[in-house]
Amino acid sequence: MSTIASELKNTPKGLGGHHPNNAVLSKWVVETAALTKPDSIFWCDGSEVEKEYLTEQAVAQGVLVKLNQEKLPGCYYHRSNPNDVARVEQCTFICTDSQEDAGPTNNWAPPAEMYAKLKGMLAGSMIGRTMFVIPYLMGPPGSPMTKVGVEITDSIYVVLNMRIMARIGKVALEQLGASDEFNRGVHSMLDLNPDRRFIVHFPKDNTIISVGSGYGGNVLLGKKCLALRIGSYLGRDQGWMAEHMLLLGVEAPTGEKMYVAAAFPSACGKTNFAMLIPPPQFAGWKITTIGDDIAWMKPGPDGRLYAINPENGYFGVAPGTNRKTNPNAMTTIARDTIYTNVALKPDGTVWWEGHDDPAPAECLDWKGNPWTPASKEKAAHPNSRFTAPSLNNPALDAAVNDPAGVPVSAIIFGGRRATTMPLVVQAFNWSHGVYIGATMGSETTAAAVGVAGQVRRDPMAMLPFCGYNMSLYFRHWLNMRKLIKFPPLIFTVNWFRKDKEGKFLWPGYSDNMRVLNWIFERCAGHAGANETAVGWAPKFKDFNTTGLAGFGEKEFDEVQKIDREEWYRELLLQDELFFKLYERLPKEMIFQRELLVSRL
Ligand code: GTP
Ligand code: SPV
Ligand code: MN
Repeated sequence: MSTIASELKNTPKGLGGHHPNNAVLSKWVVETAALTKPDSIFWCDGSEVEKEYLTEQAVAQGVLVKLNQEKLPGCYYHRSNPNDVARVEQCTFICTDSQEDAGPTNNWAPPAEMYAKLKGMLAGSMIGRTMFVIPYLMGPPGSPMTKVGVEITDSIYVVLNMRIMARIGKVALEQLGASDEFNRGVHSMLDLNPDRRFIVHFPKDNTIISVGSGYGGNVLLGKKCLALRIGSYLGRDQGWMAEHMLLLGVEAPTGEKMYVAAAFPSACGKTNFAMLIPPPQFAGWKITTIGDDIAWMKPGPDGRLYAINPENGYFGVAPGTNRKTNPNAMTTIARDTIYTNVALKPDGTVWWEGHDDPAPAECLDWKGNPWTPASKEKAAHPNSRFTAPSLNNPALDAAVNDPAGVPVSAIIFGGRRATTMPLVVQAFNWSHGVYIGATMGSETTAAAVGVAGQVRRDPMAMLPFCGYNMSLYFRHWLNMRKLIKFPPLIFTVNWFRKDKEGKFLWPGYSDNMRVLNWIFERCAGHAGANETAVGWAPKFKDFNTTGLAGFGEKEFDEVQKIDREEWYRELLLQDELFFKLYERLPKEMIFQRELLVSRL
């Protein structure tokens, strides 16, 4: 499928020319156009008419395929270049003045050098093409936590995805007014040559430049680039936190309600957990979604930690999503959704590994090649995705647009670990919780280019997303405790522990409600726990297993097991990260490590 956008045809009157009343913004757009030399400039207003027109243009250009509108109303299909299907961590840079500010876990280059290189690549890069200007909001309109960004892009696919993932157009320009405080994002596809692919952040200038890719996290600049990398950098100086966390509401049959934030690495279960439907044994319990990927959190006037979801849509993993694992997601993506790199069936619907429907007798795979169940390769790319509006989610929380955000009672860290890590434990206190988050390990997944399935340290699920020195990020976490009078309790979970045969020890998905139930009761001060070397663990009698066939005390002990030999190995793996970060590592992290060793 062509990824080259040609000039737009027959633009209706009134579209594309929504100039802002903001001199700084206008000047920056003119300068960027002088560099990239597009044929035309299209200002996005975010309207429905605009969406219809741009969708039509994208179909005419072959960027989108219209899906079966009876079965999937408002849905479209996209294939990205096969060399461009995931985030590229090795091409992602944090360009602070000194390398130490970016820290040992980020790629760094001197800002002046990087600007010069990128400007060289951007020179004339939009000749013959349309340059779209997308003003957008990260966060609910009118919230003091909300940030304005403007993304310039030559990809119509980016425009149509951004209008699902963020609040774009008029609403953003209104919030911006005449202010010069907005994130400047420039994206150009170039020729999609992986050697000329760079995702670069200039935190001091609140600027992002992304070239050579058309894939989600590399090009939807409000998401990982602004909301996490630039966001974390701003949050450190401004006393708030930008985290790779889902946000959910949990309401008990009594009407008591809490909000929970959870950090799991990419493709480790955030979207699924955020949309969880409790199993039948939990009649009267309700889970609602605030967000599925990113949380911005700030202490509120009542001394609690308040969170918003800066996004307005879901960019979710397709494989494994079905009516059984995630019915709310299936409803969400039944309309108004862009599918990327899944398989295309002859009837104009879509399929992926782990779909409810059986594998189609024939279809086109994510590369556009004929595929049958006998094919050796996967029909959908393991990192194939859907882009769907939050509004479609039947479990959307009523407070999702609340400018004040929601108060967070619990923070959960979780990795994908076949061994060692128990299903759930609670940290002894905030700084122990920070240590648990900081030393998190997880198996790599298809969400980033590279070998999948290897355990690496992924502190707070932020390894690829922290916009400054990771040691100082730990320090910021520790410091936040002083700003929060009533801090959330901190927990760690692992849905992915396996037995010797490689079978999951825990059913996961909707049954994760059982873990959430214990966490809720701990926050409410009801549930009991045992002290272990690694934290407070549920007693079997405090853990609701009713209706969980084949899961008794023996299975519970197995999934909760703390094996000393495994933990000694774990400590060595943690040391690797600590050695790398040693220079500026907060002393508390070393002390917590020593305490753990002595408890073990
Ligand atoms: P990003 O969008 O990349 O940040 O991912 P995410 O953290 O939102 O992950 P998501 O919920 O999309 O899940 C990723 C994969 O893990 C999917 O294939 C899911 O089916 C699978 N998964 C999610 N929850 C569970 C669980 O509880 N148990 C098991 N075994 N698999 C799960
Ligand atoms: C992730 O990789 O954590 C994602 C997908 O949520 S992306 O938008 O590509 O970052
Ligand atoms: Mn993510």
